[in-house]
Amino acid sequence: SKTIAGEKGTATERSFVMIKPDGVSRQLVGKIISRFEERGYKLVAIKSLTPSPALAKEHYSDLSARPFYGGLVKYITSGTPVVAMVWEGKDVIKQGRRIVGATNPLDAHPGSIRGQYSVSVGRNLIHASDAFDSATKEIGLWFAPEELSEYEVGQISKPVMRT
Ligand code: IDP
Ligand code: MG
Repeated sequence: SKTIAGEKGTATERSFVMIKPDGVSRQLVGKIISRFEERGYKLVAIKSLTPSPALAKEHYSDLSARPFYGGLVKYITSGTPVVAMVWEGKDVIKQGRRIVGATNPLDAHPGSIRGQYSVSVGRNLIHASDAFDSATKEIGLWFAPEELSEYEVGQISKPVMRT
């Protein structure tokens, strides 16, 4: 049934994608968004913000026992904003992970975002949900339901001619 993350494996599936502070700082926002747009995915929510420590900690709560957790939270909350987004479309969770590339840029395919633009695991530019359950959790954590838009792409396709 349809949840906040859509229906798994269908055209309404949704993923939470976040350009991290290094992506914003390096002015790669447009290029990163283009990867998802040009692939055919639909942008259903977007905002720029500096997350609170509580939000960052909850987002990465699965990693709380890892040695890099504190540094990761500090970096995400540094004050340089992140760009939080929800993208929608068929298999967007799995395809989004492929577009983003492996966690360590050394292992990331050169055609992926991390493989093209990053060299360091601690500054790998972008986050994307890794499964349906994490997409559900993350979309709900970062966005209120009314911040998600429902619309059809390509519906306002012709320019309006004046005079
Ligand atoms: P993911 O972002 O590819 O899903 P996760 O394992 O969920 O990777 O880790 C979340 C983030 O934590 C990574 O994107 C990376 O920025 C950071 N991270 C992961 N492993 C390390 C590490 O070994 N050292 C430093 N940072 C790490
Ligand atoms: Mg992850």
